[in-house]
Amino acid sequence: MNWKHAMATFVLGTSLVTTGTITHAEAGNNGKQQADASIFMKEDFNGKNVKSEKEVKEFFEQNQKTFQLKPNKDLKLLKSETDDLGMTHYTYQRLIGQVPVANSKILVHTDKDGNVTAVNGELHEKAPSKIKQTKEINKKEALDLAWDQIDVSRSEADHVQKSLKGEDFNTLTENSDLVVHYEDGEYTLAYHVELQFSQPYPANWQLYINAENGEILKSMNVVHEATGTGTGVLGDTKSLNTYFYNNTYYLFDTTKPMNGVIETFDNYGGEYYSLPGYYVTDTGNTFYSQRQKAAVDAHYYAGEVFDYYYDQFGRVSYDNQGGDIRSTVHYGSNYNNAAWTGNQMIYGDGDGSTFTYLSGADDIVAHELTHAVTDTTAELVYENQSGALNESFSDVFGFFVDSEDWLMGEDVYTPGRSGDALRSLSNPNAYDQPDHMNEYQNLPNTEAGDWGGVHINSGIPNKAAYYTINSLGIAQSEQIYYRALTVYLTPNSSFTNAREALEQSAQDLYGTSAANAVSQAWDNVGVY
Ligand code: L5W
Ligand code: ZN
Ligand code: CA
Repeated sequence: MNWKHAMATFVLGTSLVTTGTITHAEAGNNGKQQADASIFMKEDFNGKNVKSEKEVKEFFEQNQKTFQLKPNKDLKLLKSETDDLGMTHYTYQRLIGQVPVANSKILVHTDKDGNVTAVNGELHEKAPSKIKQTKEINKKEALDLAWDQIDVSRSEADHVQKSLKGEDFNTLTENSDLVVHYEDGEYTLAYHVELQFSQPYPANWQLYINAENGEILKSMNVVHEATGTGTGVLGDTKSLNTYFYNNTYYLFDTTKPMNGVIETFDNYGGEYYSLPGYYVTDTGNTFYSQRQKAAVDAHYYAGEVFDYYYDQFGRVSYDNQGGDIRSTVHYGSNYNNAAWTGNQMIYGDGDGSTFTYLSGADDIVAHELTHAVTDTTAELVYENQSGALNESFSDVFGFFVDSEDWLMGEDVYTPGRSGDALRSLSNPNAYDQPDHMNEYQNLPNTEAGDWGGVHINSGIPNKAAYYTINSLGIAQSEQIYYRALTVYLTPNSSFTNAREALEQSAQDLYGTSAANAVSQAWDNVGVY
């Protein structure tokens, strides 16, 4: 027989074709020859017409010298299909001692008259006729060994999720099958174990475990990190960190230096009880549809805000513990709002006139994630002055992330009108907010009173931030604000306490002149 060795076929995804010989492909193993890889054979085969499975077997017997197969023992028919051209394709599983050889199929193709036109697949013509090892462990033990091998417990992965049709389904799949594992010329009796789940991360673990001694022969998660692209709310194209799992891409970012992930969901207009909704996916890794725009920006800007906190302050996610950053878009109906719920972000679509999709503005995303930072640091109580500080710190870090302007939410506010915004650090008065203590509004501590005017009186600390940043610049101001929030402020801090916390932070980091600049900024707004 005339053996030819050539480029890796399964790496390149193409098959080699020869006439009259069997051509062996070389596996992608750095040029090392693999004796029993994939073949593709085309020739005028000896033998009679092949019109049934029985006749395929006879064909193999007649061509015993070429294929070195005993069809009754070495092959099991998986399927036979006739296509639109009238060609029939017989698919066989290669067996050794009645056990399937993993990833090894043999295909026989005939034309409409039953002439064999090609034979391809994994022949394993040099394989032993049976495997000498004995099976010492059972399926269940193999599964247990597999769970031990990966860094997830079975109970963590055993997760029920709702399907798009609203049915509950468990995302965990476990399989354990006895196979012959082939690698580097060695045939080993093994279990092929598959562990597939979507929580705590998308995984499709493929393991081969020696059935005699439990040795892990191979273990790999074949789900992949990927880089996709998407269109944002404003029609811009951006690169996205995604994950490939089960033939589709997820807005699921595992690339950040954190334990957790950044993941983005669509709630299909649902409310709190249906959070987080469904993972946003795309089979082509191109998130270009109208429905995907809000998710593209929520995902992208969550990554940008993560990077901001990490790069500027070494903070690892909102909790500094690498916690998952989860966002849900298309929340509610015409919802003109966004929020940190206490464990994730939600974004409304807006009603189309006051707001368009709220995740389309990076200052809003930074505002919401900063609420999460505040909740895990100063824990400023969301009412009266501490609540207005909570709002103000969210607006101020919204500015640090999007420092091109002093405006808040301008990218998605009143989509039909340009130049306006929800609030402004430089000019709170233009947005019905006080910018001095002599305009402080004593409002009721009720929802209707905006919990003592947390979104109104925030104009006063916002204006103080504006004066501070103008005087000290962004680089120093952001360090001062971060230090005040994470080191000095407490749940019931007042405006005066914020002034003191910021003065102290400025003193710690940059000395007296910086502290004086902070004092001046708060003098300007009447907070002493
Ligand atoms: C933008 C609209 C209102 C900012 N939250 C806010 O406290 C807003 C959420 C999203 O001020
Ligand atoms: Zn807020
Ligand atoms: Ca802005």
